[in-house]
Amino acid sequence: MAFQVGRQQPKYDVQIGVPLARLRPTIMKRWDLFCKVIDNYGDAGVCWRLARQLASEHGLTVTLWIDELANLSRLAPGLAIAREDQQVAGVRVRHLTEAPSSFALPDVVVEGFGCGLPQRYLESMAAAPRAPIWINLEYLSAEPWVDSAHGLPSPQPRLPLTRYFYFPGFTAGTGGLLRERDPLAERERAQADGGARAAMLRAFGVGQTPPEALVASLFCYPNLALPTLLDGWAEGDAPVVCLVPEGVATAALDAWTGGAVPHAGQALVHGPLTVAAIPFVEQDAYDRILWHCDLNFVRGEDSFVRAQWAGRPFVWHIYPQSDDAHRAKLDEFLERFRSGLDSPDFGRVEAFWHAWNEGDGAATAAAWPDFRATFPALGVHGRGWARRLAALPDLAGELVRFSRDRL
Ligand code: TRH
Repeated sequence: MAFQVGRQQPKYDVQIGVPLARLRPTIMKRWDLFCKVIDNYGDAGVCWRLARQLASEHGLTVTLWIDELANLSRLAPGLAIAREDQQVAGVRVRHLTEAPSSFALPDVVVEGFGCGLPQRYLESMAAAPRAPIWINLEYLSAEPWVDSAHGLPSPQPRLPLTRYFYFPGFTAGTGGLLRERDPLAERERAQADGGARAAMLRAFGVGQTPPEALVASLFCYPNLALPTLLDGWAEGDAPVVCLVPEGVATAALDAWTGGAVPHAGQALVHGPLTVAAIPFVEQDAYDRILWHCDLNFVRGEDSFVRAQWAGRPFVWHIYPQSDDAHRAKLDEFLERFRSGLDSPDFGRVEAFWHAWNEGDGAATAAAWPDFRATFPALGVHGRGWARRLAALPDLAGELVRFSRDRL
């Protein structure tokens, strides 16, 4: 329905004579998601995963407006970065500019991370006989205040519109976590397939790997602790295979390899350590890498959540904030994650995470052996943690319910 000024909305569906109010839940089908890429891949990653799930699992007609198509194309193969308007994986992807050409107002607008909506779009929402439900998807946080802020309305000062704050989170009082239908079953099946990991390593050009080797995936921000950790692994006695997506930790690898940073498909061997550069793969393929590794270094938001669904030991490199607010956020998560883990083991996990997030090479290398020793317990804990989170409502499902309750 293209947007027109002053058209009266019928109170009854003339065909079947049922009050429209009763019909509305079924017509909340058209959703627009807005995403502006700050940096890295998380903004696009979260919005792309949500858009696909709303379309595939909830049968909604979803348009993702995004300003950086090139960024999204790394996560969504098949996306043509030169095309302004296209359909990919069941989602309509439109290039977001400040003056979008023609558009039809949807039933629900999801603004990713307070990215802001084009002025003309906002004005048409305000002028619409029935304004779309407007939801601001916030960044994920484990901080306790999130529960009380989740769902709060924010009436707009200059427009007759209300925007709702929607906070993802780790409790029933928040908006939940992005989780597709039954991810744990699919993961269990994949992890039970003895040959899957060897096939993955072969595909990445990693030669024969001893069965006891520790296979780690490394998705981190620039981190001064990395060269020291790699040294520790190279001088150790246990075989380690470190998979590094292309473009990640390049400066540290450059320093460590003396300028011979491996390209995708190439592996460098230093004693018991193999550093293998792997391609940046599409989102679902990245999930499978996490499933088949013994340890996952992750960062930001989306990979952080995916590592928890993978149920394997992981290390979170939180997005550093200038005011160091990230430290408290990291500790708030650790405080939740620790439940069920015995204190000595938790202490070892916390020490390694803190050292890694401080970029403190010596502390990271020193904390590694103790951290490594927790993996049997941490593996069991991780799977229990994933089951506990999976018992909570998922973000996409909650978002649909949330929007319906605000009709
Ligand atoms: O890329 P990130 O560091 O993004 C961050 C976070 O969003 C953070 O909240 C935000 O403040 C900051 O950007 C600006 O990390 P994140 O959130 O894990 O997003 C990475 C995405 O990339 C995720 O969707 C997984 C995806 N990915 C792939 O699809 N293929 C890959 O090969 C890899 C390594 C990642």
